[in-house]
Amino acid sequence: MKKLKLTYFDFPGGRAEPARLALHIGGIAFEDYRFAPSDFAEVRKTTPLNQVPTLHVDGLQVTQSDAITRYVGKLAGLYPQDDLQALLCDEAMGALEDINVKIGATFGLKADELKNAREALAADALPRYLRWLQTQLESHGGEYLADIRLTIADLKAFVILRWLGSGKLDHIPGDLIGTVAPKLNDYMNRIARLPAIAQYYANTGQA
Ligand SMILES: N[C@@H](CCC(=O)N[C@@H](CS)C(=O)NCC(=O)O)C(=O)O
Repeated sequence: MKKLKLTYFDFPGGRAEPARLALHIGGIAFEDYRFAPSDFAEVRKTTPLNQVPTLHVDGLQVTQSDAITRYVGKLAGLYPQDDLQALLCDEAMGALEDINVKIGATFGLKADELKNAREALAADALPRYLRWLQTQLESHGGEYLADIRLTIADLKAFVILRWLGSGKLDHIPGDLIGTVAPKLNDYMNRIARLPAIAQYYANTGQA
């Protein structure tokens, strides 16, 4: 068994959270190296692209969250073996990452610039992506995004939908999902209730 160390911020979300969940669900031992946001300036000096997350696999330090999640998803049995289902899983992961990138681009904006950028997202791109995700869910069996079972795409969707619905993103209405794609709320709540996920958040004391 390879030695794994996942490096990311100490909060229950973001780009490493789907990999943390997959490793937990798969019962795979790893070092969950979490650091405070105030330590990011130091930690980033130790990463190849000055970004996190990274995954050390034995001595090798790897970047790119979706590649990391896919790798640990395979180890955990949470990635489709069928090529078409893998394509659908990857498609959802890519669309979800688009949401991360679009919201990420607004971090650092201030006052009216932030308000205008976030309101534009809430009016156009986010509803488009949320409706698309709901359609994908419905057309792939209604319960999961691909493979008619839990995959890493669901873990990533869960993390991002929970973030979008948290009300913690200024100028993104906390009820946006309920307004534009309400079935995603039922989906997110169902994923949250899966025993391995509920137990994970109970154990970490974070939610
Ligand atoms: N494509 C990369 C993006 C990683 C990324 O942007 N990470 C953020 C934190 S969630 C970061 O380190 N930002 C600092 C920067 O890009 O300078 C991935 O998916 O891992």
